[in-house]
Amino acid sequence: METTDPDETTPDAELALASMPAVEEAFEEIEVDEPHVGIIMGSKNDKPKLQPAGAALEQAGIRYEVRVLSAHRAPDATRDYCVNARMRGLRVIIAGAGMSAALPGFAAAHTDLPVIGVPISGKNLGGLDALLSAVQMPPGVPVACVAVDGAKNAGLLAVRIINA
Ligand code: RP5
Repeated sequence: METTDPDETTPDAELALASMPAVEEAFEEIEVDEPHVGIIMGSKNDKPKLQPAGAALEQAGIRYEVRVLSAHRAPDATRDYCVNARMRGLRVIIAGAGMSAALPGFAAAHTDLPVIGVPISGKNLGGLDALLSAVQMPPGVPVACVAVDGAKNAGLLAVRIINA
């Protein structure tokens, strides 16, 4: 059986190899620009309140992604996101939610990455509801909780964690 030395590829062969769909697909799967921080929030309506976290990360040159995920409304998808976060290259999760803000604690229960909780103020109770929900975690499931609507500090804390 005729064999070829793999090191002896002609320029034509190299070109053919480089344009093979399978090779292209393999390269597409390598995420060179993978985000290091995931900003998740319970509702699309929380986006304006979480925006300062993204701004702080952007200023520090840290890549991030934004997802609307809810511990109450989409528990399965939220669980999957948190369970796979480390494998996907994330290093910190910032979780913002209002009202009965289970999201930060729910995230911390499903990943060993640092989770920063951002309680979001709503129409009632001025965010005290979300603050208590995010901050009153049972021992063993840590959440670093910033102030109500404190997304800027959440972003800055994520920068410090990544640069520590
Ligand atoms: C929470 O409930 C969300 O984080 C949001 O702050 C609050 C209200 O959600 P929407 O009714 O505005 O979608 O889960």
